[in-house]
Amino acid sequence: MSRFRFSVGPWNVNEGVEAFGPAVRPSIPLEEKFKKFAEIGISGVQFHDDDAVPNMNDLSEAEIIEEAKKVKALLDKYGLEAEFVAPRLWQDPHTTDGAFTSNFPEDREFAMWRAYRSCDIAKVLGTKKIVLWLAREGTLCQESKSAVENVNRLLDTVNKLLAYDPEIEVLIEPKPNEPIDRSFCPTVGHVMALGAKSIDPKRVGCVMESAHAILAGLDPANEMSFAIAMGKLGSVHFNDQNGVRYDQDKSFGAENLRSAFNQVKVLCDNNYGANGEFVGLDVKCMRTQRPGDDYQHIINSMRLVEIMEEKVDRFDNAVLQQCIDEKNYEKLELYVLELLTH
Ligand code: XUL
Ligand code: MN
Repeated sequence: MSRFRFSVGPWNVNEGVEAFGPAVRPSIPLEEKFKKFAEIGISGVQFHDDDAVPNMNDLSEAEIIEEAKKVKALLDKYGLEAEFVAPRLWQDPHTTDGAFTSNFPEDREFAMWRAYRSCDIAKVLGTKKIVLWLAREGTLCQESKSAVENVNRLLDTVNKLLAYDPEIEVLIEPKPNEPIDRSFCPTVGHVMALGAKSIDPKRVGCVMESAHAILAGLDPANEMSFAIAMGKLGSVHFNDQNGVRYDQDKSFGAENLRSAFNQVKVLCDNNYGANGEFVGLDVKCMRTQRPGDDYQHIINSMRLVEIMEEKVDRFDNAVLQQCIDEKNYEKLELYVLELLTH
């Protein structure tokens, strides 16, 4: 039994579409996903704005709220909690050049409209957390935008959201690249700096995703540690990644068990979850998986967190202290490797 509460998004159970091939599994209705999430031990659901309210561009602001109420009723039916709402700002034709940092004012206006609607939807779903995954906030052609001007636009966006709803918390999920070539806000450290300059720093934090940290050449446990030291780890997206390549969103621990151990250790050591934070699993199902068996990657990830919690509980601080006293980190290395392999 894990000490953590787990969350996933509806997109984590998908049809198997990727850049080189179409859907291979039928889509599953939202209610069916909720039912299955509850059955396998998930307690939180993460939403993109249009996961909760499909076709929202065609709806009035009042209609969006009415649609969100139906989703809230479904969450309640299965005893689930909404963790956050994130505007999906990478699929619409308005966002080809970025959203908040597009060179085109009408696109930036569209992005703000969606971000404000995310706040409205979040209120109905009963969460204060707005996540900004800054998917296209960067460049494909570096000279096409001023990075200085656009970092300021990101700051302006955060400030507008903080002012729009005095209750919400803005959590930025950094990623160094993909779909853009270069991001204006690639790492946890960049998010911390933006938050510190905002009009209400205590309401700005981050979501650390394991794969995104690895893509930036950084260590996920240390990225989380930095955010924790600043009091700003609002959520995590646990998954795994085989080195610096396309964003794989593999099951947690599937590539690097020691990294998985250290990520769980940081959370345990720092009492993560005490303020209601979830362990989010942003994991993608392999395309080979048959319809009906497409929750296995989520089950695997939860199991890996649990296994690593057991290892953390067995980690002997007396051995650690002894190794420090002897200044013998080679001995500590073996202790950790034996702990992970027994
Ligand atoms: C993309 C990614 C997103 C965000 C939510 O790499 O991680 O799924 O987590 O928009
Ligand atoms: Mn993510």
